[in-house]
Amino acid sequence: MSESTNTQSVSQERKIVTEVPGPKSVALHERRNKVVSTGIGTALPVYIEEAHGAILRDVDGNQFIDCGSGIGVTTIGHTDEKVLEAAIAQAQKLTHSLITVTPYESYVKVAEYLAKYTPVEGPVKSMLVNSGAEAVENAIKIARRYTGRPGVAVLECGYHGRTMLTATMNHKAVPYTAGFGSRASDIYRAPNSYPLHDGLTGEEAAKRTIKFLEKTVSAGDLACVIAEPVQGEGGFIVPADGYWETLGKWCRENGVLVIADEVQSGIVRTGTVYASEQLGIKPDMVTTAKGIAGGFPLSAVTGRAEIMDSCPPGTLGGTFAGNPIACAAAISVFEQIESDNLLDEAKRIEKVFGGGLRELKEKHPAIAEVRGLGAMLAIEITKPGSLEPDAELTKAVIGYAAQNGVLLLNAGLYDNVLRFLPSIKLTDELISEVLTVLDEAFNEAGA
Ligand code: PLZ
Repeated sequence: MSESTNTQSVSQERKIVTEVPGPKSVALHERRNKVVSTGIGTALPVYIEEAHGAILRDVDGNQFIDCGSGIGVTTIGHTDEKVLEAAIAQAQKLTHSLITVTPYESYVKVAEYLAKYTPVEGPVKSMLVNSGAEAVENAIKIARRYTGRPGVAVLECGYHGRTMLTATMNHKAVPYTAGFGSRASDIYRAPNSYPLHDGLTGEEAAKRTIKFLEKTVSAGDLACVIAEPVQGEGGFIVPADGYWETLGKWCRENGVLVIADEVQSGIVRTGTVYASEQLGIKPDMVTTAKGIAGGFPLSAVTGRAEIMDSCPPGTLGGTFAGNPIACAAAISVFEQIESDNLLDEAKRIEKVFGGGLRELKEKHPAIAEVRGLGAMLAIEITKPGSLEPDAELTKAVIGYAAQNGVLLLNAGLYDNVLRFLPSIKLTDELISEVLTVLDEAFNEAGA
């Protein structure tokens, strides 16, 4: 390990030494407000200087337990030693080439790993890009080209990105599309399976989805159904058992491709490499991003070879797509899935963190449900005795936690879901600290 990375200086402990945000963060925020667009929001204005494992350290020396991982990116932990070693070694050899000009091996190796791990049956091929939205855009281009059909079905509560096509696919108009002009065409939003709210079995919910698609679009005009196996921004919604068996069968019978958007749920996050494996989804294509390269920007579209090869040379690409340093980092992540039993770690988090959250639910009537898989867990917060969302309480809990050294994020159509996306390096001791802070936060709010 090169000395210059010095990541071990961030101890795996929570430590608050100033007010939050501290004076240096406040000063940086003033500078930022002069030169950074207001369109770029900030969940917690503490400026991070260093991070390692499950801990963020800000410029004032405060240390936070990171339950956000930069929205599900640093699944393997911040500044993971092996990822850094691989990236540094690659940076010293080749930082950019561009696969469509002069190819390089690491791109091919990432595609080989994707072929091994993505839950798509038969021979599969991939293409690499930079962000989740870019992967989703390309998946849709390819699905339309392969099927010759324009329609794209998304689900209620879904989220797919911030470019105009992907933003149109998001359920929420505010903040994603409202005021930004014409939206993309041929996007249809079908009912999802949301067990806490709809009370339907998976089969019933799937029949409702299918009925909507048949009536509103007609299968013959539909290129794909694209959905997140566990809906992320929508509130970590896990569909009822059997939802995908019924919906997937209908898609196959009607030549409609199933695209699993695993940008948030993929790469170890849910305790399997891809969440589709646990939910009975048999996707024709999969999008991967976030956790794939341990903090470097990389994303992928992987699909049945026949579908991926419906695009002739030159029709897909992008200047920075599949950057060699990001590819080297991704290879290290893939290597560690087996060598370091990463899946077991995600399952440990589900057991310890999930178990602790269920205990909290017994004490605090505002917690309507604990749900999620692996290190992708959430609680939905409602007015006690009802399913009415309580965004205010959710915000208060997040605020209390931040003051006490725990970074939490919200989610959900009504901002009333607390989501936990920690790194799998989060120890049992740190989990128990998070649970204590949460307990205090609910007590403080009298909920
Ligand atoms: N698909 C399932 O979760 C990104 C959004 C962060 P990009 N989710 C975090 C924000 O507020 O901008 C996401 C996702 C799913 C696609 C995307 C888009 O991935 O890498 O942000 O483009």
